[in-house]
Amino acid sequence: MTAYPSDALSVQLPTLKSGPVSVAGWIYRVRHIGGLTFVVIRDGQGLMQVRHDDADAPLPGLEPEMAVRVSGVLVADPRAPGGVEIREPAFRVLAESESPLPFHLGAPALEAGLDLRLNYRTLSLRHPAARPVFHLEAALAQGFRNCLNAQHFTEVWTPKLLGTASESGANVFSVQYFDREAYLAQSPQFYKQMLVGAFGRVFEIGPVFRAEPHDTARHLSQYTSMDMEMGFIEDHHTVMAVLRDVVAFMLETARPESAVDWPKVPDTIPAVHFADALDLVSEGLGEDVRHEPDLAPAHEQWLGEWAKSRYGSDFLFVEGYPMQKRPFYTTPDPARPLYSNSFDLLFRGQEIVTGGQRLHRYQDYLNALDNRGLSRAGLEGYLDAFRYGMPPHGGFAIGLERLASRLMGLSNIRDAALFPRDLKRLEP
Ligand code: AMO
Repeated sequence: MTAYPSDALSVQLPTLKSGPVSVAGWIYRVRHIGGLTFVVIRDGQGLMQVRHDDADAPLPGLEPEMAVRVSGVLVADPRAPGGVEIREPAFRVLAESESPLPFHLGAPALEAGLDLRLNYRTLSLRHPAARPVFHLEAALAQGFRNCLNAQHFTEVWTPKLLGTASESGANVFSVQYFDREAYLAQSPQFYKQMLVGAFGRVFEIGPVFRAEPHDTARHLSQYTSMDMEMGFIEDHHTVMAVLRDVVAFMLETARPESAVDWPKVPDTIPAVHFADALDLVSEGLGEDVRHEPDLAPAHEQWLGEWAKSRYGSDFLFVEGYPMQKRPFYTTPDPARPLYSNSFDLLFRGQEIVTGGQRLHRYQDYLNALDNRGLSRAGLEGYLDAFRYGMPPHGGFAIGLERLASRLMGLSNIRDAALFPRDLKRLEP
């Protein structure tokens, strides 16, 4: 278990050798060993050991998860977690905790099944093993933001209540909006494109909603989308180059001190065309998948292993997905119009990013909607954006929980969401 000083102390520790100290946190563990009682206090940052000599005045009744304040003398002791411990403690109980707890929190690993962990989320988040993924997400978001700010992107916040579906009608949540129906945003897609016409380069980190009918380990009904969109691009390759730098910067920002096997982003991420990817998978799996319009999870997995052994890369671009599987706003490949100027980025065999070049001419949008039998109703404001000199543009969206759970090697994306929403879960 990682042992590190509690927050009150982590600020003071570099200068503090020994002396009077006061810390606050929750009772993590109490152990009696040979006339001594060792109490480990936990706060949002770490653990601190407190040593009490049983010959001294008795301790108050201490139960796991009580909130306490401890005053005493800080003493360096290499045997203690973090190399220091508090002696001669005086405990003040700030809040009682019910017992028994639904699961034991004082062990190095949290021994509770996924449902139990999620049902008692505020408690399971107290376990030190449950929180690193959320610190990682915060750092990844900070890296995303800092990288794009440095490249003169403007951070924006777009509406989440929409009059039309933003990706497709299939997995959209509808809600009652006064006397009419509205939809929860499946992405900021339309708005980030519209804003390119004014700001040139924008990004957003925000919630998106997908009425996912699949109960899988990689889908949530609400997740955090890290979106960018930029104007005046050559084609989707301009966007892929920016994405490479953004991901490299994010990983550098978020690299934990103790990281082993932290992925390295190659200077140029290997890229394979969708059609070639299907050829490779067909040969590799010994099963003809050349007719497939999309990559199944097993195909992505195989391609991830192929990229690792062929290029030593954890990352692989697949570009040129068939137009039939991409949304109407996608630009076709001028040389092979059945394929698109779009891409996915796979990380360790799983899609974590989708992006591409968009149509930018008004008439192209009208044609694309007509060809797909889609109505223009409700899209008027979006379509207007393309009537007044919208430049060639494109962008991408990274799924934050997907990336973080993959980086941490978590087997279920729900552990990378504070309060996950899925097919069955709307509480807590
Ligand atoms: P897409 O729908 O592929 O593209 O989503 C982009 C990325 O979001 C993540 N993701 C999910 N994560 C958790 N649960 C889900 N249900 C879920 N669905 C998607 C994935 C995925 O790669 N507008 C386009 C992006 C663009 O072209 O700019 C879009 O939303 O990591």
